[in-house]
Amino acid sequence: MIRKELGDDAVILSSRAAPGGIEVMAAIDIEPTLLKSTTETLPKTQAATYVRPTPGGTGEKKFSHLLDRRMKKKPTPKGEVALYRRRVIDAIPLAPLTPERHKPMVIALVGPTGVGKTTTCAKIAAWFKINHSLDVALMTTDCYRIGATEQLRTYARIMNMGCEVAVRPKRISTALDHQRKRDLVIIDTTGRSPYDRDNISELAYILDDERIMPILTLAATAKKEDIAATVSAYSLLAPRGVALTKLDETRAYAVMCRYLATAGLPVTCLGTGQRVPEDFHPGSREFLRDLFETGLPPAGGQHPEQSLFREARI
Ligand SMILES: Nc1nc2c(ncn2[C@@H]2O[C@H](COP(=O)(O)OP(=O)(O)OP(=O)(O)O)[C@@H](O)[C@H]2O)c(=O)[nH]1
Ligand SMILES: [Mg+2]
Repeated sequence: MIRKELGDDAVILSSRAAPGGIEVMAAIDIEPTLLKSTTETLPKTQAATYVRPTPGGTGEKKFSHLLDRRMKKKPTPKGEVALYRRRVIDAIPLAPLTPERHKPMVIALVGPTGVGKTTTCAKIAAWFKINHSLDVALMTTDCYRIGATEQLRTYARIMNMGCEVAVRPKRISTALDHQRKRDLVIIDTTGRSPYDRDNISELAYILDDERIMPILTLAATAKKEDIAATVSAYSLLAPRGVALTKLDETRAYAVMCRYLATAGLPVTCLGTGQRVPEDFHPGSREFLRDLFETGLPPAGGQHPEQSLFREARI
């Protein structure tokens, strides 16, 4: 079965008893020759989607100067920081996800390792299933890390939704054909370092299906240089927007905020914690203003285990 699914190169990583049978985890390597031809055949336009940040466009220099003065505890003109902060927030492009019934939407969360892709996939799935009663399916291309498929499958099991594993592009296209009646298909992918161009080319090759809308996942805790490198490296996949995670793990919002305001990448959704789906928020100006101006409301001692999810109310 593994050979039939993944081809002769498949390697079995583990197997264990599971309800109703045996669960086998297998993986394949993608041949370097395929990667080479992918990079060559990708349309050139895909690699040049981003507008580079244009310092000064949103009063950035002045804002930096004001923040700098504040940090050094020097006096700043009254209200000016708030004014510039508001200006930057208002310049952030937004594109909340709007899947609809009987209008299939396929998104794939891509990005560096550990930024919260799998968690965000589960949050988005739960959000649209609970709040919009949509027919949602999960899919993953991540067989790289041990336990990766199991992580998403556990969420899928709790939410009572399908979760397919597909690694090769042909297999992904076939799986999407099978899921064409779903309102929303969410694809989880392997985390890839922005400094590893080969792996990102491989990802572009795997996700090369016009139905798939890549969403770049960025952690708000990342450093300025790494955010820029990530956005630049992942432009190969032509992402349609950003999922911004870990907003609860920083109070230094200005860097990310200013970058988003000038990078031309719309914010689709935000993550403010580990709870699924409570810590999910669709991209909205009001939420960003509240977050950046008044800070995150305390989670009230809420633990991931106390979330909706764990109570299995779904
Ligand atoms: N504080 C906080 N933690 C988060 C958020 N989103 C995800 N996490 C946590 O970050 C860790 C990594 O999350 P994953 O969803 O596994 O990240 P990933 O991008 O799928 O990781 P890889 O698949 O290994 O690349 C987990 O402990 C999550 O609970 C968030 O918005 N805030
Ligand atoms: Mg993951």
